[in-house]
Amino acid sequence: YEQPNAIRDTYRGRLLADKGIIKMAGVDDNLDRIAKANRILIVGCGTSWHAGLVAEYIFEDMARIPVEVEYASEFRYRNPVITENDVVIAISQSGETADTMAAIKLAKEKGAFVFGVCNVVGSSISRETMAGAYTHAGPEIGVASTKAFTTQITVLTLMALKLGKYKGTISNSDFRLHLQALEAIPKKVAKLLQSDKVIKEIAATYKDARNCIYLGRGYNFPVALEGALKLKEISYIHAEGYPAAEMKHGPIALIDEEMPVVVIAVRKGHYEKVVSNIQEIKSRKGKIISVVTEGDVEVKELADHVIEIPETIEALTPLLTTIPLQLLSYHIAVLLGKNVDQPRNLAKSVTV
Ligand code: F1P
Repeated sequence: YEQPNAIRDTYRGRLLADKGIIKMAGVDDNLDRIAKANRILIVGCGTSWHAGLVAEYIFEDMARIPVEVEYASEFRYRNPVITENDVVIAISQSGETADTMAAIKLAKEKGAFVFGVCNVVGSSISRETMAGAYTHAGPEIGVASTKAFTTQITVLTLMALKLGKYKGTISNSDFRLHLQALEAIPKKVAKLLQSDKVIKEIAATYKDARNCIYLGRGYNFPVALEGALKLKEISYIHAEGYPAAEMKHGPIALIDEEMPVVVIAVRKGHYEKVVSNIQEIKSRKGKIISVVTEGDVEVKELADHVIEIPETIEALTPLLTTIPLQLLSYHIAVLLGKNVDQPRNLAKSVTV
């Protein structure tokens, strides 16, 4: 529920949409180095890794810099090829995650320029990185990341737009369009939070599910992963996220009348393909919960339940589609009597 303000606070002061300007000291001071990077390597864990995956789409779309995203928890244990022409972006809510710290150390040893995206001012990761940008979300109250995810995406979007403008890989009109669309997001998130009642009803229907599949395409593939992680973390229901098109390469075998499938099917990029994925699920009697764009007709006819999100440009849809998935996990967890703020076995910052 804090997300409209958290997102607004994160861009306020940095985004002068009426003037077509983005001010980010950490990026401004190193603009040429970041813009000329051979590649950007993003590292993080859990939800922060998912924010990195969204950023991969944004950076490649807007700034045309090749991006790789890796779990910090794996990256730290291998011998990656990194040079001084690489930029490594480390993302962390707490700023204390040991795996991410170790990845930063390794990247610095190899000579890369290491940039941090953190929530917590003065945290270990913000000190260890060479430059950075804070989200203005403040620390998460609970263990599971929620507002951290949307504000990390906000920061990374601003960064990609800035780099795109500097490199000339995004047109001035597209740049302005994105800034204006970003400025409209907090109100849309606030509106979306009003679908809480519908989501609570869906939660009541599926609270006893043993498994759940999440599907998304393009910018919303990482959101599918994040939706599944939220359900696992706070409800202890087994859930997996996949790119929608990957379903036919294996997970489809799991679909029967017992299986809820959450499909993000916003009316953007390859929507028709997602509609045909939904038809495949329906013909196997899976239960379909779909996140759609307001006014959608096609998916509504097929799905068992729909949650509508307001219209926005494609690159910003994750900021909206994430919200109902967080609420769904929250309501299921509450209905099951779980402690949503302190899930079992999870620590706020994983420092070992
Ligand atoms: C990473 C993370 C969180 C998750 C849980 C455990 O933390 O995996 O995404 O919700 O709290 O840690 P961070 O590096 O983003 O603080």
